[in-house]
Amino acid sequence: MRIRVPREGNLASWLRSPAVTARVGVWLGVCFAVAFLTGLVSHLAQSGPPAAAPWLALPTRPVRGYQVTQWLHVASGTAAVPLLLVKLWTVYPKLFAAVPTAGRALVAHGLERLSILVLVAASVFQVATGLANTSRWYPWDFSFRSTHYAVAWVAVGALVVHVAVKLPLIRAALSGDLDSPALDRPGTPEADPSALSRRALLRSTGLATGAAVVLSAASTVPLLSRVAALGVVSGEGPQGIPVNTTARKAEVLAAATDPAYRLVVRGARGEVLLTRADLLALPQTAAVLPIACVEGWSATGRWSGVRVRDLMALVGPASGDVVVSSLQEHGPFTTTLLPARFAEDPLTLLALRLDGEDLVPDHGYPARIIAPNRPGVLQTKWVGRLEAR
Ligand SMILES: Nc1nc2c(c(=O)[nH]1)N[C@H]1C(S)=C(S)[C@@H](COP(=O)(O)O)O[C@H]1N2
Ligand SMILES: [Mo]
Repeated sequence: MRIRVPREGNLASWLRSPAVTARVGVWLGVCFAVAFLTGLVSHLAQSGPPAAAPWLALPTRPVRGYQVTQWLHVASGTAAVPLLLVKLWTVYPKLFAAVPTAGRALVAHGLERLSILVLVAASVFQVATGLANTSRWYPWDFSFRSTHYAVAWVAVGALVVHVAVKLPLIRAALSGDLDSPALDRPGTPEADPSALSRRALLRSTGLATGAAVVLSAASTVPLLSRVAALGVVSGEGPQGIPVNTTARKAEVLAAATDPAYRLVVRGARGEVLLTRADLLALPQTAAVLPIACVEGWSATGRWSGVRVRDLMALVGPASGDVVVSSLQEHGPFTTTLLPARFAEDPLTLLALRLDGEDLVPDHGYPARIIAPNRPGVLQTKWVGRLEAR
């Protein structure tokens, strides 16, 4: 059997024009920029600022800031799927383009192909791992977060090179008419009035992009959550908030419901042990705050409990970083650092109740952290210990 390799010219189509590619490319570029910047915000929120740039520490306001940037991150990443598919469809015949036989032309061609390969591979990787993450599906062994973060820099670097190389073509394509054949590749047939027009292709791409966003990222927007067909986590869960890890799965149910539970609070002046009844007897504060999960969902509750700064004041100065430890013994989220500005914030609570009821074990009973403008993974459940650092 002979395998016939297609030739670039044989795949030419009226729709595969730089006039189309550049326009889809602009939308895709916007999505990538939004995803990159909001991804940086998420990275900073989770890792803290680099030592050389402490001014990059994220503030505690607006309280819904992280919720919004996380929503934008998932929305722009999801929107990139149809855009990326259409854009690749308009250019894939170039895979079969004739290769220069020798000399400088061959080197230039090779380098250009290589940069495109890196860009496409990194983009597909980012979109695929991001989508899998929002589906809570981790079919790999590497750390999602550090890999997704590292490859983002590769993708953005390759994108900058790509745009720089193509800038003259992009400019010409965007300033020209969509239906102009001026920039089309050799062999492109004329427009067929009975077939899909370029305008219609762009319009359907736009619709598909909008639909992808509404059907997935909408799970985060209260009124839209009913149509969030692609969103994996529904708005449902005990007390109206989805559960990320149940108490049973975290192997913490027995410890969390043990009547011998005592919260340990430790500071410069020593240590106090508090039962849940002791905690409920301290001044209570209420705060309406969202849980905004890095996996792309969020839900708001009315939490009430004791301010972390009031607890720290029992054992020393109410200022400074606080290390929060969970009763949970194994897993990646068992301890977190509350940087001073969060620990001191009047809205940062050791929450005991949610929407007027005691927390259920799956939401962190007997007590959990809830703080403004923070990723869900840092809102530690089943808190056993607060320690000034
Ligand atoms: N101890 C502990 N705290 C935790 C987690 C966990 O697995 N263990 N998951 C975190 C994540 S990823 C999120 S999004 C929120 C979810 O809180 P919820 O299950 O009450 O909605 O809790 C956070 N706190
Ligand atoms: Mo999460």
